[in-house]
Amino acid sequence: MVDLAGLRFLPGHLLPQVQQALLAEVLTAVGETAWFRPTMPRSGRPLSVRMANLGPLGWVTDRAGYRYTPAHPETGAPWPPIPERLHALWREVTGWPALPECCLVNLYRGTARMGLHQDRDEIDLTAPVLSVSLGDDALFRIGGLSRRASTSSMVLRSGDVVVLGGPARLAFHGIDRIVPGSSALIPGGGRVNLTLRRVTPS
Ligand code: MD3
Ligand code: FE
Repeated sequence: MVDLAGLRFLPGHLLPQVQQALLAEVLTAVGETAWFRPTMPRSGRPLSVRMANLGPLGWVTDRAGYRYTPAHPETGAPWPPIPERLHALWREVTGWPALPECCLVNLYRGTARMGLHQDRDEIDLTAPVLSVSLGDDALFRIGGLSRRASTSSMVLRSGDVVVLGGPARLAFHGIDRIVPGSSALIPGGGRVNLTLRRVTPS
């Protein structure tokens, strides 16, 4: 059985008007320069998801491996700041005493997906992770603490917020696929997921 203790699912937490404003702020902050092309450690095989980061630390992956860096791996520029609206959302829904250090922006278009994985590159694994879905619906899969544990699926829709704390923080999870055309929010279509994380001890 999937132990979902520590998973808080807040469907439709963000009103359409707020989703619109948040997306505009995030895309403006990311601009043309904060995007990077993630690739698998060692093989260098590209992931199907496009990524950018906001905040003092950004999560990156390339041939050298997974890591947090204060600067863009190709340009060396610092990541743009996390919009205040996201800090407010973090305070509101997590109640955590320190602000997030990383907002990973994942862009899914067409057949982009994310394989089953754990989020465990952070030094502080006690802080919760907050996820915001914008745009097209996504088929989200979550399992247990072992890759072999059984999984369950749920649909993440635009405006849904998920807080992963407690045991769920280390659960295997992934995105099987998006449903292209299910939302008109993202210019050019697709899905944007924002993942807010604390990286260093609070
Ligand atoms: C469950 N992103 O960036 S968000 C990731 O929709 C990531 O882009 C997915 O997994 C996405 O690492 C899923 C929901 C989510 C985020 C973090 C989690 C679920 C989680 C951490 C632990 C368990
Ligand atoms: Fe993840």
